[in-house]
Formats: sequence, structure tokens, C-alpha cells
Amino acid sequence: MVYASSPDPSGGRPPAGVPRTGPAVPPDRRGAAPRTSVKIVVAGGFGVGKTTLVESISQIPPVNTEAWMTQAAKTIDPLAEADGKTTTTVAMDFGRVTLSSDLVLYLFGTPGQPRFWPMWDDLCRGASGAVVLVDTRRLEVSFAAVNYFENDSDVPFIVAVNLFDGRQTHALPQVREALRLQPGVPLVTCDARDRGSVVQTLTTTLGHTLDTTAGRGTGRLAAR
Ligand SMILES: Nc1nc2c(ncn2[C@@H]2O[C@H](COP(=O)(O)OP(=O)(O)O)[C@@H](O)[C@H]2O)c(=O)[nH]1
Ligand SMILES: [Mg+2]
Repeated sequence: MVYASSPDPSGGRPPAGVPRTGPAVPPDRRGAAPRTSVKIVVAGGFGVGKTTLVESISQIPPVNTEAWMTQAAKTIDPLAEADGKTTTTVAMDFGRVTLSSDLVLYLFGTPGQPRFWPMWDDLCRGASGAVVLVDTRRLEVSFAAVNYFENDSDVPFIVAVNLFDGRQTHALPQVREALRLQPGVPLVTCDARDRGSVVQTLTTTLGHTLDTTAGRGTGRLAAR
């Protein structure tokens, strides 16, 4: 399933009798390959690095709805290990990145707190793939996200361990076991603050979507 609309099937020509009023294709895109737009969801528990990941890579000022955490919020959204966190995403993050001349990714970060879980069906609608971020110091905060993509969604997903402070505290097979991940779900490490690492993670996500949907005829990244 592809997120954005296909190129104009008329090839930019006006219907018969309608005068051409301007170019349908921007001058810098004339003769270029059609662009594929893909929606990727970034999920995971509170404080695992979703907003950071979207901010590291977005080529537009990322849209987010961060709010300063108040003293009162600390009792609602406790964050023992990630204590430096001073803001919280109250709805979602949004960013856009052009990965190549013909591929644009739209990133949607889910809010991590349980009270926002009912929004996930809406956020995931039309998504080609998802990344569930985990923090191995607080693996349990991402259980719900893994569970959602394993059981309640047909969006192909990968799991990425965000290496806080560059330290990998648990081997990946241990993380896979603790999350009860199906063997087919890719598990990688990443640094949500590092653009190259995020590109790698998103590329793995797209690759997994292609692998998962190959042979179904209507791949989520079908050529357009
Ligand atoms: N050291 C380190 N800190 C990170 C990393 N990713 C996120 N953080 C910090 O962890 C906190 C939570 O990250 P945030 O992106 O807000 O988490 P979200 O709730 O999942 O959106 C913030 O203070 C970030 O600056 C990382 O890879 N390494
Ligand atoms: Mg956030």
C-alpha cells in the first residue's frame, strides 16, 4: 500500500478542450522517475527516542506536539532511567525525508503513553512499515507496541534497540527472547541521534516490507 497519490495519469496533459494553464510537473521533476511516497510509523514506549529519531532525519522542521513535563506529569509518565527527559509528546511526531530522488518517506511517531494507544489504528492506516524502538533498560515500556504490531496490525515492522550512550547492555538474541519476537521480525541496533544510523534503520524497515509483501501482487511499495 502506497501512501501518497500516484503521478498524474494524464501525464500532466489537460483534458481535451481545457487550455493548459501551467505545468503539472514541477520544472525540476520533468523527465524524472515517478516519486514513491511511503508512510513509516515510529512506535515504542515513552522515552525510547521516537521524537529524537524523527528530529535527526527530517528535512522539514519536524512537527511535534511536545509539551513541557510538569511536576504533576511525572507521576503520570514516570521515567526512572531516562530522567533527563523534560518534554513529552502529547499526540505525535511528523517528519519527511527524501531518501533518494524517487523515494520520499513520511514519518509518524506514535505517542508512547498507554492512554494514547487507541490512536494507533488511525496513525498506522496506510503505513508501509513500522519501527518499534526499544530501550533495553526499560524494555517493558515497548511491550505494548510489539504486541500491537504482532497481533493487531498487518503493517510489517522491525524492532530497533536505541543504544543510549552507545552502550549495548544486552545481546540481541536476549532482547529477541525477552520481547518474544517472531523469528521473521528483524532486530537491529541504532542511535536515534545519528542520521546515518536512522537511515540504516529505515532502509531495513523498507527492505522488510518488500520481503514481507513480495509475491502478494500488491506490494506496499509497489512500483508506480
Ligand atoms: N544518550 C542518548 N539519549 C537519547 C537517545 N535517544 C533519545 N535520547 C534522549 O532520551 C530522552 C527521550 O527521548 P525522546 O525522543 O523524547 O523519546 P520519546 O518519548 O520516545 O519521543 C530525550 O532526553 C532524548 O534526548 C540516544 O540514542 N542516546
Ligand atoms: Mg516523543
